[in-house]
Amino acid sequence: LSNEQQNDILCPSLDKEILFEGEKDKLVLLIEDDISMLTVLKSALEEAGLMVLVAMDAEKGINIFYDQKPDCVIIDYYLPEQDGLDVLTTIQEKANTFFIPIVMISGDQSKKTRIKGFESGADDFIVKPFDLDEFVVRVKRQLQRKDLIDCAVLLDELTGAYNRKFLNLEIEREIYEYTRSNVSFTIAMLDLDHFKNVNDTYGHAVGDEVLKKFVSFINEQKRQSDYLIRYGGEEFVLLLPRSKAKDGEQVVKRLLSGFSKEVFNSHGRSFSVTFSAGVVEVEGHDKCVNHWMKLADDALYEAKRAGRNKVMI
Ligand code: GH3
Ligand code: MG
Ligand code: MG
Ligand code: MG
Ligand code: MG
Repeated sequence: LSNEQQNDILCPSLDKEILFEGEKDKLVLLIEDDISMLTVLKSALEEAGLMVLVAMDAEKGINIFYDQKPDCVIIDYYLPEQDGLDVLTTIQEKANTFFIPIVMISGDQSKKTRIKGFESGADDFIVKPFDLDEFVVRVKRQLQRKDLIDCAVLLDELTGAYNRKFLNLEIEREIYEYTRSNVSFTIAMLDLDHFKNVNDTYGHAVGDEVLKKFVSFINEQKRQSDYLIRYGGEEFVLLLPRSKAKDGEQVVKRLLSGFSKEVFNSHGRSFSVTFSAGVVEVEGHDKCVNHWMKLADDALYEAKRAGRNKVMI
């Protein structure tokens, strides 16, 4: 199956442009201390179309894990200093927010070892020596499971944008990232203007279409690393990693102007829709998510008061 065909099966109700991770390249993190094994597995996975990051010890593996947010982690059971089970535990403790499947590999044939692996949270356990084709299929199977779970748990049904659960998890991760590297990020709260009028004039179904169009428009225009979340009815959050308030304002200005030029048609009439936005830069780790959301909301309120179709910091 091509990636596209897989997507059709995994997320059948969603438009192409708002598909989940499936469309992006899959990233696999491989933690293995045996260099020849590492090389063989890496090239087998790459031949299967996956992107592979490698680490030869636990510490490096964990660092790459936080930096790159892989879609699947393959961990050798025995590693120098800190072994694979510890890596597994660390990953699960510090990042159990997102579902990231973990495949353990080991030369240890004993049942006890396998059971320990599964009990520690491994999603699969493959005993060496193993068949490379089967190894690749088992890793791919885990990636499919991840897509299914992410689709079901983290996406808004109507628009295909991320949902609020995703927002909370991702903001937590961004704040954690801030504590590690001091890189700020920006939250933009977006709210469609006079949306009640759209429903009242053209009907709820047309309103729904406007919401979908809004999401596909923003998703097309934003950076790939930005996230669009449906926060509530006609309220959205745009999460801009690695950006300052001024960058956020620039981005949103461009979106405002682009979206206001989109033309909608219903019952032989055409109309356009605008939105307003409030932007806040997250520059500390001592405040909770709600604190930053409140500031973004206050700025949004100012934009509404100032006449709508505007962004305020
Ligand atoms: P403002 O510019 O102040 O934001 O005005 P507004 O009319 O957009 O704000 P208000 O909060 O008064 O109304 C929001 C409307 O959004 C009312 C609600 O019915 C509509 N809405 C919320 N969720 C959905 C949805 O899923 N589909 C449709 N069609 N409408 C929705
Ligand atoms: Mg080893
Ligand atoms: Mg309102
Ligand atoms: Mg509104
Ligand atoms: Mg609103």
